[in-house]
Amino acid sequence: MTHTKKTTARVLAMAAPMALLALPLTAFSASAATSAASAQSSGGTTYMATLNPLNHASGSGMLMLQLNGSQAVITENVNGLATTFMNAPYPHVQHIHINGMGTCPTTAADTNGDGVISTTEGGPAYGAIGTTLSVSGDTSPAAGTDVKTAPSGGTYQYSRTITLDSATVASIKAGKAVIVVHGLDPTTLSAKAQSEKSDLVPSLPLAATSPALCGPLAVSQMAMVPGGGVNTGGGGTSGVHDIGLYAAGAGLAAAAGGALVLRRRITVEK
Ligand SMILES: [Cu+2]
Repeated sequence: MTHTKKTTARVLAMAAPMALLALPLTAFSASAATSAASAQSSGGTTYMATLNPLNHASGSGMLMLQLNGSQAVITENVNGLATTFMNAPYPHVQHIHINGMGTCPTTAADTNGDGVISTTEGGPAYGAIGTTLSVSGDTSPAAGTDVKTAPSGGTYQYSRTITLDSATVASIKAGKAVIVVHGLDPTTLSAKAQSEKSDLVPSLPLAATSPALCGPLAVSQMAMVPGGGVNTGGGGTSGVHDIGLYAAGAGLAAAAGGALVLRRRITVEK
């Protein structure tokens, strides 16, 4: 089982960049609209989260969650995070946080003034852990800090179908669910913060468990992207922002392509 997972992870890692290169943006628009539409028509609802950096993290990401009853098909694309931790691929624990305000914290949440919003300090904004987005096994809050089942490395594609508990489902539907990816590069923190222990796992440094990416989960507006996704008018950074979203969406479509490869691979290995 473990061997299969490692193999498929490699397949995903290889397949996604190739799919991204081969995928014209127009094809992305059409396929994204089609997949969103088919998810809706099958009785499910598609939710998306754009993952933005917190706490000096430089990364970004997109997560798509197709919810049908309590079953969630999750596809995620993350890049630009801290790559290594103690000479090994950096484990990035990640969760669906629930029952907070349904938002990501601002720097005002840094109540102890060390320049880092710890997981606890961000709690009022995004709430407690509802579901752990692990690569295998337990997805309950109990697995929340298990670095052995966290996705790892600075860039990864994550794809898993899991059953959510009722609290998480209710929170998603109420617009109170937030995706949080944890794990910072310690060298980007202040000397004070670098010397602090994690608020979640005291044996780890603060950087290891602090939030790196955050995004509220909202009903997908993907069907609207092909018509008006790239804003060519206006000044400032709005156009750049939209193009960034568009590119991130293309990465997600590539991740979905990777998931197809993954399914084929599992079939072959059975
Ligand atoms: Cu979390």
